[in-house]
Amino acid sequence: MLAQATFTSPRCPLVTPTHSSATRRPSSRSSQKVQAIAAPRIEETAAAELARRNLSSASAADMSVPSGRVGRVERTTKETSVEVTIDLDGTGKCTADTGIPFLDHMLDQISSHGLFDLNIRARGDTWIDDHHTNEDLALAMGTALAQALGDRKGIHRFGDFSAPLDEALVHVVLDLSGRPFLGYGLEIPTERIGNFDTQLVEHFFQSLANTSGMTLHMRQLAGRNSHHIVEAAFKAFARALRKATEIDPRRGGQIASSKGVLMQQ
Ligand SMILES: [Mn+2]
Repeated sequence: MLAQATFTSPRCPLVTPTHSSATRRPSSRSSQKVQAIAAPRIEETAAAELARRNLSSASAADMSVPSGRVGRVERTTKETSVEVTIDLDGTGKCTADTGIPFLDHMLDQISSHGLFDLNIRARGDTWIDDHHTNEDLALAMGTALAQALGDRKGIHRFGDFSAPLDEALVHVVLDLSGRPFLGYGLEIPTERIGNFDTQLVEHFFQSLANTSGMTLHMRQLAGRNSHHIVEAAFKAFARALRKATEIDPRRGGQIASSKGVLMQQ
């Protein structure tokens, strides 16, 4: 019997996949069901926003009734089946089960350092390789992020962060502009981290940028160890995204654009 690769952390436990679900090939045609849970509370005053956050932290254990800035996407093709829920105003709770342990570890970084609550399950044709699962998960995450942001009123819009991890240092700058772009400047020295193909890092962020409507620049300022470089990149991305998505109380619910619109058109 094959030993199953597992990854666990206290914050982000891996649910052991069953073989039946892991090898399931959905028979339906490609479809993407996007469910907006609720529009962002854009007219809220800063005080009301604070009160709401305190309320949601108090009831963080009960996620059965989503509210606030939450996006949920179910995406099914002949290659993958993905479910993503993201709460922008979470506490860093993560349940990620993608069938790709290293990716689960990186999703935990996004959740933990961005203080987003993530609930992710993906099953794909990993008997070929991890490409489709990684890509389709990122596409769904981007769509869920866009849903949670709604019309993007009141947010900071821009975010940047430089994260070190030992010898590695990665700088991320992003703009929730509605315009997808990735400027990718990581130079990962090995083809693989464990079983994970390091080419998938760029493809993850490109796919996420495409569906979320994000301008994203990533620059590696230092680093020799592949795991350190990639983990620093995800941490910097998480922190930058946290800043960009947070409500700017001085903005008064307005859109942070002289054009008045931050949407993909
Ligand atoms: Mn692809």
